[in-house]
Amino acid sequence: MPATACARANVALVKYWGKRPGPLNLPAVGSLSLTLAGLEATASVGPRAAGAPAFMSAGQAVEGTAARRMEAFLERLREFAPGAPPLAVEVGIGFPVGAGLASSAAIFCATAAAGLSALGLSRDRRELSRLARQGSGSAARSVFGGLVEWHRGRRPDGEDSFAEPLAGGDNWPLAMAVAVIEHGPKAIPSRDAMEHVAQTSPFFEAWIAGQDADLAAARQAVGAHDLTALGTIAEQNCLRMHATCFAARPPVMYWRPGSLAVIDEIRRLRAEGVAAWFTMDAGPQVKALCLENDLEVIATRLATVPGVQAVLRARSGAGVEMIEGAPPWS
Ligand code: 2P0
Repeated sequence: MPATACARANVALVKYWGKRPGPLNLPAVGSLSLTLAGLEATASVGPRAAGAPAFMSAGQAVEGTAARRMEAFLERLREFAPGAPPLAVEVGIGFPVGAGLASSAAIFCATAAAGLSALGLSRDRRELSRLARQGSGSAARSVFGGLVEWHRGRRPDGEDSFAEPLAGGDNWPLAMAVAVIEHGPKAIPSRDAMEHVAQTSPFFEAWIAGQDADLAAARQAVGAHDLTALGTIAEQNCLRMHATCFAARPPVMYWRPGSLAVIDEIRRLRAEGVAAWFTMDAGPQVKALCLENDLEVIATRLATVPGVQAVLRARSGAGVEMIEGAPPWS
């Protein structure tokens, strides 16, 4: 029964920010991301021993909201296999958690795959993506490698809200330099921030209204392997998302002084002819989108910016993989 899967974090170039109502974790917008090698989580799922915690991370029992959320997700998985015993998951993560590096995407994606495998179930990757989405929205995208689009969908049952690899996304050696500004957990979890911003930001409707145009432009840029166009859209989309957050009452501000310093440095690099574009998520870290060949130059430069604690180098990575147990996908 025990099964182990490995999934990677992904970073959105066109962001998911906002949900439709209901329990299925349906997004208010479509989104587009790059899955990253190196930012990996493993999840081992097996039967839960009596009295044992349902969710362990790095050898410690996880408690509080994160544990309840994972328990609900494990129960959701178990609904597919009536009569199966309660499940437990042990997660290992090789990068900073809760700091805007999409750890929940990698964790829930790996848990979905390992869970289905442990239960002896078989589902295609599209179904796996729908399922991972219910654990954490961005996990829907980590099912696939490289450039991925998660469709918003229209249906209340979520059948049309899944991710898939983007046409033209293969054979494009993209990478990201991740400038880590703070290692600790973020001030406000993205799930709470999203809800708060949707309810209080006067810019939220405008954010939603602009998304389809950004997605269409990004798709076209990917199809043409036009990094300038993709990077430009990514920066604009990131700034629109954060502007929406700044305008919430009270404001949601993930930026730190070091974040702005890194953004300035990326713009300076670009003025010098180095192809790099910034994006930021629900945390102070800044990611520079670039080609693999430029990754080292960019990472070395960003490491010199005051306020930067570390720079992670991440190339485009693969989708979810099984380490132990049969793959649940056909
Ligand atoms: C994204 N983020 O597209 C956006 C941009 C953060 C900023 O997806 O509530 O952890 O679990 O569905 O996926 C973070 O939100 O939220 C996120 P839930 P999730 O990557």
